[in-house]
Amino acid sequence: MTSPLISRRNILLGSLGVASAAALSGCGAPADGGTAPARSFGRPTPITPSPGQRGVKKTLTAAPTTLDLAGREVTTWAYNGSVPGPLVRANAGDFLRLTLNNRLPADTTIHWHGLRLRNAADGVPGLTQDPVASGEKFVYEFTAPDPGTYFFHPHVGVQLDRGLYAPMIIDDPREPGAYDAEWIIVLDDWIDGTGTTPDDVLEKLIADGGAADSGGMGGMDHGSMGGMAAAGPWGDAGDVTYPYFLINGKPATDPDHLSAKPGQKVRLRVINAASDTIFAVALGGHRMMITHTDGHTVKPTEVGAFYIGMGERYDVIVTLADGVFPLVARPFGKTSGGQAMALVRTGKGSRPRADVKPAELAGTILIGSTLQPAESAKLPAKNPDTTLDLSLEGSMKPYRWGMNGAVYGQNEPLSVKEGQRLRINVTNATMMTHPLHLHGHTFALPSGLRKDTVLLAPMQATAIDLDADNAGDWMVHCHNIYHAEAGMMIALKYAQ
Ligand SMILES: [Cu+2]
Repeated sequence: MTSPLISRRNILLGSLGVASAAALSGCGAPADGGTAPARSFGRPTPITPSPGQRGVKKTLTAAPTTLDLAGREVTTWAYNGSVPGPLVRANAGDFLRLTLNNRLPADTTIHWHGLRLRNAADGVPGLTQDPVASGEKFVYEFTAPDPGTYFFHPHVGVQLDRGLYAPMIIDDPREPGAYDAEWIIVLDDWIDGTGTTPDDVLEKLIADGGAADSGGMGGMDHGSMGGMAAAGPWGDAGDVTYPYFLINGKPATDPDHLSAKPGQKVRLRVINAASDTIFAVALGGHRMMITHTDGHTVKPTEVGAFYIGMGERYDVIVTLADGVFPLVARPFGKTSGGQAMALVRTGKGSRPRADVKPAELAGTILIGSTLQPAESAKLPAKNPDTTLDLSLEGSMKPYRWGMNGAVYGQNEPLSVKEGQRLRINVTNATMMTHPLHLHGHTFALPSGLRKDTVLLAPMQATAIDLDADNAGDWMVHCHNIYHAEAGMMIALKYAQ
């Protein structure tokens, strides 16, 4: 396990090294003039909570561990020995002091996905901090300003596709919480420890250009499906063939059990922590009321099923019937590996099969970007002060993904001034779907819907508007972690 990992790391560090050298010599022509010296971040300046600010502390130890997949034990990396890792929960406005203890045989960081936090705590190596070396610790200190459903994961390589992810909930102390119970539902696609690792999968994608060769090594859908797009809105939506899909770390053949009483109202906080899989989610025999996406309130919308892209979150309220029901997350466009399922039990009933197909998934499946924002969640109307273009580009053969004409490190950072309303005209110029994610901010779609991650179908274009109110250097990237790692990222920098 060690040697391919190290060689993979060398490849990645090598290519990043080339990119920084290009920036140094001015070849990359970065917006900051290309004169900045190679950055070393050192230790972050400690910050302290304001008087009266409540503090939340936790240590997250990233280390190798094992995971039981319905009787099959696989080796992986995880936080505090569990998949998903431990919940981090706080109130909006709390001061968080979260210590990463790196016991992995590799560098790592933690990115707090979706949080509008201070730049120094964003967890992006080379942009906001140095990577945290094996055996080292790093303390993340920040205020969590906004309530919502979030998660956290490394921002190094394809480590997200191991077991390194965990939910993060920021509660609104003013919200009454008009429900009886709450379940956190974390979705994932799983390949680590099944004869391969995510590093091997990426290496193979790059080497083979997406050619077919599963052989137990994580083959590519494009080979087996001949590049055929699946029926539905997302066309060609994934690159990796996964043997398992999980809800809360468990496959459908050994499902997580969620218990409540009939008639109770439950809030489900659904998080897609997968690396390469869009899911369609439904609770058999139930309608769901969507109340939030990516932490922002929407006009409550009743659906039978909804899509969720990598990095997206949806909160729904369900009034439970009496019996045993499958909560299913069906991977979009994947022909093997089955589906993810958990069991909701409120009474007597037989256990649904692992391959149960809830009728709700045969009906209309909501596309999240069609939701309407709640009035309170709208970005105030304002003409943009500056407009930028962002083009998502790439191909399977060769396996190369980029933004604005080049891979990350060679593309020119987007630039904004503090206080500006920025409009980014985003175009997906590829035949795949990409979940576009922005760090440290949320953006508004033309409808006003606030998001930090949005699915862009093949050739789809949209404007996103945001207020540049959080100075620093931020990432904009595809949340397909294989695309991101192959270059589909760009920096958004505040000009001095
Ligand atoms: Cu992508």
